[in-house]
Amino acid sequence: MAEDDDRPIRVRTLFLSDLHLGTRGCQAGMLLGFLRDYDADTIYLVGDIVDGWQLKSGWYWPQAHNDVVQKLLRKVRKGTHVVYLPGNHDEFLRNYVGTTFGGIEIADTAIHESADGRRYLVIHGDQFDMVMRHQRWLAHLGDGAYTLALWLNTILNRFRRRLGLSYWSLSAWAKLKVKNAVSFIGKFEEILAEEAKRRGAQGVICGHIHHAADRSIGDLRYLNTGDWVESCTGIIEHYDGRIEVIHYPSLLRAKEAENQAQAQPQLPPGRRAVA
Ligand SMILES: [Mn+2]
Repeated sequence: MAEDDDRPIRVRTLFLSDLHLGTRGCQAGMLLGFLRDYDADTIYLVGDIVDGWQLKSGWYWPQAHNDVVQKLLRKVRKGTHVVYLPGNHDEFLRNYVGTTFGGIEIADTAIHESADGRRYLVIHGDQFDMVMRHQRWLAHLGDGAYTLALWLNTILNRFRRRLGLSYWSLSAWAKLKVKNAVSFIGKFEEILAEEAKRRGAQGVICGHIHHAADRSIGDLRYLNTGDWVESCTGIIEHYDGRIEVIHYPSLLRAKEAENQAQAQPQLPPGRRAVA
């Protein structure tokens, strides 16, 4: 059945992170397409939306990046509830946690309750860089040290920012050491899942490491929104509470293949149109 292509698909919730607006890496064109294709009751912007670190070292703000912001604001005007959880690249917004900006709510973390009654911790994830680095020590030192590490992580990077240094990113550091990347990602996933458990949630939805995922860790569900620099991924929640990772480029390819198949309907049975 042919769908009306102009009408956006309405979902209950949309989770997006790591757009990195203000950098050359941001795939704003793809992102605009995605925002045109999807509408939601609630949108969580899960950090690193605007890249403040990059903008400081040279202004890069093409029209397409403006269009993304306009598109989001238009959704707010049309009734979408937008919650912005700052990450390390837009941590200047952390000074505004608890306030509302043009209808956009700024929060540090959120607990999202899905339509099927599950609770998900929504958080960017950089808050745990320090914990990850010193995980073994912290395990010995207990809960107080853990809280201290979270606090130190924030303070350290605030100072680095004042000094005009770049954010010390554990994920960037790990990516340099490619061999460690796999175990790094595994560790990040575990720590975030643990945090969700600590907060009495059944799952976590985060970003930060630019690596989309949907997997079970024990009885917890770990979801990562990925990014709009390399992978162009996001997470949607349907009205029945089903949550899934969308890889937008694959979706576009599938759509195109479908259109081509519809354009040549007289294929003999058993044969498929191959694009
Ligand atoms: Mn980040």
